[in-house]
Amino acid sequence: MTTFVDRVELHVAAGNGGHGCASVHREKFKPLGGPDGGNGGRGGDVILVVDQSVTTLLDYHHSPHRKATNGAPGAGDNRSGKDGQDLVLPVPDGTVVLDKDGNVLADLVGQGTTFIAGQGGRGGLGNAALASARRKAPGFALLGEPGEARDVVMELKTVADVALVGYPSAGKSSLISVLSAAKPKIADYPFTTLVPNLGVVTAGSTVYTIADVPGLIPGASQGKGLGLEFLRHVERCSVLVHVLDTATLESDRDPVSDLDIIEAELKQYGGLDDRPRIVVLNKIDIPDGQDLADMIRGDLEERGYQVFEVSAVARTGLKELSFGLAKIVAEARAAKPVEEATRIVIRPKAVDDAGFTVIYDEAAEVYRVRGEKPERWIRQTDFNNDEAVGYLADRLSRLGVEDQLMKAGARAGDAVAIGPEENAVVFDWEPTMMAGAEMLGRRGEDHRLEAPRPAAQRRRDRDAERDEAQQEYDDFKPF
Ligand SMILES: Nc1nc2c(ncn2[C@@H]2O[C@H](COP(=O)(O)OP(=O)(O)OP(=O)(O)O)[C@@H](O)[C@H]2O)c(=O)[nH]1
Ligand SMILES: [Mg+2]
Repeated sequence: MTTFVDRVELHVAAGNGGHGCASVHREKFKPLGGPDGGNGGRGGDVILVVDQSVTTLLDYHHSPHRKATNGAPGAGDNRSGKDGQDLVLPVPDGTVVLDKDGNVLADLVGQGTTFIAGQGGRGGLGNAALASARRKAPGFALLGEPGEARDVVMELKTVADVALVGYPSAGKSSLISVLSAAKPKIADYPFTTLVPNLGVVTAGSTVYTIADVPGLIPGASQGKGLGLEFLRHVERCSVLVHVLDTATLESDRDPVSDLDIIEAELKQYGGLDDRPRIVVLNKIDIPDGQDLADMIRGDLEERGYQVFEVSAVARTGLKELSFGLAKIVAEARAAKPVEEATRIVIRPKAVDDAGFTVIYDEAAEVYRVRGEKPERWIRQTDFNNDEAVGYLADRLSRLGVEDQLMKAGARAGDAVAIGPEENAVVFDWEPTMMAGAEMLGRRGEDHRLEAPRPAAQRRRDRDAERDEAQQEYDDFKPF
C-alpha cells in the first residue's frame, strides 16, 4: 500500500544564535580604544503556516528533518552578525500539531495561521554591548543560544464544508471531478483514493469545498481497509454525503445496506451524529441502477434523507445536487459562529519569564536552581573565560538567586546546579559579596544600634558601603 501521508513526524531544529564578539578597537599609532565587539545574530525560527494551496503532508514525509539557519557571530568594529533566516513551512489547512505524547500543541485552521514549531536561539551580546560604567572594557562576550530542536507529529484533518463518504468505487472521486475543477484519480478498483481530494464548488452565489474520503468498508472503525485513520477528515466537515452505488456487481451488497453499514462505522467512530446528511444515488446511467434507485428512493426519504439521483459519468442530476448542497452548507454556516480572523498560535511559556525556583535536592545533595533566565544565562556563558563567569555570578546575584540560595540554607562550598536535571551546570557555590552585603548589612555593625544620621551622611555611608561591596566583588574570583 502506498505510504500513509496525512500523519507525519517532523523533526525541527531552529537556528542557533551567533556568538557575541569580544574585541578592542585598534588603530595604528593610537592607544587601545574601547570594546567594539558586535552582537551575534538571532537564529532563524521554524514556522508552520497554513497555505490553502497545499493539500497534503507528503513533502514532510519525504524530508522530515527541517532546520532554520544559524545567526552569524558578531565581529569587531561593532559589526553585528546577520540574523538566521526563518524557515517557513507551508502546511495544509486543518493540520493538527502534536507532541510525541499526543498532546495537541496547535490546531491550524485558516489561511495564514501560524505556529512557531522551533524558536531560534538568541544571539550573544558582544563586549561593546556589555560595557558599562563599572565594566569599561569587558574581555568577554556572551555565547549565542542553541536553537530549539524538537520532534512534532502533524496530522491532517481536512477542512471542507462537505464530506463524501461511501464504499470504495461508489464514485466519490468521480463526483468531485464533475462538481468541481479538481481532477482526482478515478479507477475501477477499490481504494483508488488514498488521501482526501478537495474540490471547490460554485453553485449560484454560494462557494463551498467538498472532500472525498478513502472508501469505507465494514469494520473501518476497527481499522479494516484503509481504516479509521481517514475518518478523522470527516470530523471537520459540516455536511455528510452518502454516495451509494446503485450498480454494484457485488451480489451481497445493495445501496440501503451499504448505507446502514457506513452509518454504523460513523457511529462507532463517534462525534458525527450532529452533522446533517444527504444521500446520493450514483450510477443511474446504468439501466439496472436507475431501476434500483426508483425502488429504494421512497424508503430512504421515509427515513428522512434528502435523496439525489445522479450519474457522475453521464453528468446527470449534478446541478440539482450542487445547488441542494449549497443550500445545506449555507444553513450550516449560518448556524455556526462567525469564523475568527487569522489566528496566530502562541505557545504559552513553561516558566514565568522573571521567576526562578531554588530547591534542595536531598538525594543528590545539591541545590537546584530552575528558571528561564538563570538557565539562559548559563547557556550564554563561556566558562573558559573568568570574566564571563564573573558576569554570570553578578547577574545571578542581581536576580536574587544568591539571596534565595542563602535563604534555602546554602553555605559556601555547597553544590549548586542550574538547569534541568539531565543537563545542569553544577558548581561549588561561593556567595558573592554583593549578595552578602545586602543580606547582612555592613559587617561589624548592627543597624539597630545606629544613631540617626543626617541624610548627607547616610548617602555617603551608603555610597561607601556600595563601593566596598563592589570592590570585594571585583576582587572576588567566583568558582
Ligand atoms: N457507469 C458509471 N460509472 C461510474 C459512475 N461514477 C463512477 N463510476 C466508475 O466507478 C469507478 C470508481 O469510481 P471512483 O470515483 O474512483 O470511486 P471512489 O468512490 O472514489 O473509490 P475509492 O477512491 O476507491 O474509494 C470508476 O471506474 C468510475 O469510472 C457513474 O455515474 N456511472
Ligand atoms: Mg476515490
